Amino acid sequence: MEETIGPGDALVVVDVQKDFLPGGRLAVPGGDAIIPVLNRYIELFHRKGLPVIATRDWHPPNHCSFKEEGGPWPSHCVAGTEGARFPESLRLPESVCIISKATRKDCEAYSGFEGTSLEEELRALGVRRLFVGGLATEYCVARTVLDGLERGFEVVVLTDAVRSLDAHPGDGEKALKQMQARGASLWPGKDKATREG
Ligand code: VGL
Ligand code: ZN
Repeated sequence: MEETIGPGDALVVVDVQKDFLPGGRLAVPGGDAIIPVLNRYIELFHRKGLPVIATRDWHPPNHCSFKEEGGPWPSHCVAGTEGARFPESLRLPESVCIISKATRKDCEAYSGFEGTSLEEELRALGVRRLFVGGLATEYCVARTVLDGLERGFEVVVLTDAVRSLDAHPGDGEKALKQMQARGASLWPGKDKATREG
């Protein structure tokens, strides 16, 4: 990794927020396990002067995706609440570019590109390749990855830095296969059980 990244690369951390972590309102099982892994990627990109972007789910209190409004999810990541915050353990650099999404009541947005300035920000920074980690694999990570590919970015999914909700067992694995089939690279790949520091 150290040698492979350089100008044109950016790290995109998707929705690592308290409500998606164990104890949160829409907890991804084992979601907290990716934080130290992400911290190593963040440190590496930051040290190389490469952009670090963090997306966040940033809903109004009556968002259409909430059960009380007829949606599929318990209320989560309400803008400005504790649950919407990034965990203190996630070491985002001061220079991080924060992208808030799904901020309007009537619009769901799993993708960090949907209704945001993410593409413009990336183009302005000269980014061509995205390294993506975060939560949850089959929802906001997958949508962000597929949208990135559609918009012409190369995309690498950091398989050791994502976790799935797996409402149906296998959802996360299926999503990874779909991302790969659409042109994303999975890194580290299946054959590698571990990753060097
Ligand atoms: C997400 C469900 C609802 C996600 C966001 O970040 O993957 N999942 N809202
Ligand atoms: Zn949401």
